[in-house]
Amino acid sequence: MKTFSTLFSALLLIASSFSVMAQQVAVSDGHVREVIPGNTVTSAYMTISNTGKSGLKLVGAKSDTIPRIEIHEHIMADGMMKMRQKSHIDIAAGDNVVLQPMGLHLMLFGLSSPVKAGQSQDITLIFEGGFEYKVTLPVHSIKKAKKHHHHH
Ligand SMILES: [Cu+2]
Repeated sequence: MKTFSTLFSALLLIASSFSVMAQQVAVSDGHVREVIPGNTVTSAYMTISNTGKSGLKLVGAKSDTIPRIEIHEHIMADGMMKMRQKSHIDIAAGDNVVLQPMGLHLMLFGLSSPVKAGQSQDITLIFEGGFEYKVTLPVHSIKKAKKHHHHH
């Protein structure tokens, strides 16, 4: 019986820490780039804000319709722009991180049905400790994404 109540309070603790985390995550300006016909790979961009008082660590992402999602960043190596996988992204308390073209992004692999502009794509962000935060992102055309990039 004692073990049982210990387990129960442990579960309560997890549940309450999750609800705290849910309140400290905010996602804005998100979009997924339209998949080029014949391709199965694309990327997702967004601003993730940590409105809480403790640090957050994004450790991955998943989706029911996407077999594999990786955290990537663009780096300059030997004078060339390259992509590199990252294990996580740290977001300090009160800070935000911008996933954007030519910077940090989520790389979506193995899309079976091409996502087109005007559709939306669900992605679940996974934070350290197992907390998950689901976002629904609009799909933008490639043209629009380029324009957007130049504009800034
Ligand atoms: Cu990438």
